[in-house]
Amino acid sequence: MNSNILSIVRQFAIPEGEISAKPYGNGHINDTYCVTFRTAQGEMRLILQKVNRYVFKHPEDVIDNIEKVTEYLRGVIEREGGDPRRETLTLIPTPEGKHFVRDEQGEVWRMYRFIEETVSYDLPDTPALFELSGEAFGRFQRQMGGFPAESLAESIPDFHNTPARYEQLMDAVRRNEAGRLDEVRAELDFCTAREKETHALVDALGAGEIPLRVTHNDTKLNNVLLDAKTGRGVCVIDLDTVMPGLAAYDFGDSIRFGANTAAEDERDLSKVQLSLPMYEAFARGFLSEAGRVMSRREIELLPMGAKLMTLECGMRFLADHLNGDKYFKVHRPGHNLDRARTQFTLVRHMEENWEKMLEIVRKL
Ligand code: ADP
Ligand code: GN1
Ligand code: MG
Repeated sequence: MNSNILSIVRQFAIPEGEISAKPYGNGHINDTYCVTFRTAQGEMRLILQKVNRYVFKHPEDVIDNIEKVTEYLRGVIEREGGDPRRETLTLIPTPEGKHFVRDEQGEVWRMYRFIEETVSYDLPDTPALFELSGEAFGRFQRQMGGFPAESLAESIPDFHNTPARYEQLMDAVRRNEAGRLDEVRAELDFCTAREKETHALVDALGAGEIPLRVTHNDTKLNNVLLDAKTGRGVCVIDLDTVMPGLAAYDFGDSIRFGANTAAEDERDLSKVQLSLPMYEAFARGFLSEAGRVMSRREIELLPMGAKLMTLECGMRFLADHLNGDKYFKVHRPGHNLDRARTQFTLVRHMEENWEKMLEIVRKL
């Protein structure tokens, strides 16, 4: 095992014992390891993560946000009769009581309790399971309802500001840093044709039609742990981007990932479609929890959230491809371009099914 990792692990307040660690999960951002301790009493697992410093310019602020959010959630979960050690993340402290360790390279590391007997899916599953993940993300939003949003740092400025994301893409085009511009003309035309629409949600917010809430902002399927036996949502994880946002962001990002009939990086675009049964199932689960606190206008704008989060994510993948793959982890040449293409294909399918998407939400 990497001796650096061992020395990092030892700096947290953890039991004595034999330690092993291996890379874990399929996140695109942080470096995640599953750490196992073998002691006389048995085995115990923890999650160790190196926070991505390219993505999070102020990692201490991210840790600070997570401390506040998990502490708040622990109180809510206890009041609702749940188990806070399973239903929200628990940061492991150092002996000095800090919740991170900084190594010699200046990298920030954190450790969480491993939430056992759960699964996280990297691919869309059945509508029934997707409905349960909708319930979990909806519950998260409802439970965060009374949290003082102004106490959170903005971990990534303009994270879901779709017009700002469009401008970042245009900036990447102007710089053409990796010299890849000529191969992406068709994708850029696709975005340019939808520039006006990128404003739909921020305009509704600006006009006071919908409220700012504390949202998760990264609600893809593998950011919720489901009970391994029952499939029920146990814990919403990956709290790095919990910030003020719109209900439509959380709804939309889940649909973008989980109602796609193919993987996010599928190269055969004929496999990429919007599954209306998955869309409906998620909407039902999400609204059963978050719907209790949402206004009519917010609910009406959920389909727009699905479309804009998909378009926005496609623009982010495309910009990263043009910038030379600095932000998202890539595992093959052209990986970000493949991801961008699936997103744009999905947007096209949403446009073709737009009336049905509106109708499903109306009906629920
Ligand atoms: P990233 O920001 O890179 O996506 P995540 O925080 O989502 O990183 O973690 C990556 C993966 O590790 C998750 O998708 C999940 O499978 C697993 N994971 C993270 N935290 C825990 C935890 N506390 N217990 C069990 N599994 C976890
Ligand atoms: C990243 O961290 P992860 O893999 O759960 C990204 C999301 C994107 C997603 C696309 C902090 O999510 O915004 O939607 O990849 N997270 C961050 O798969 O940028
Ligand atoms: Mg994640």
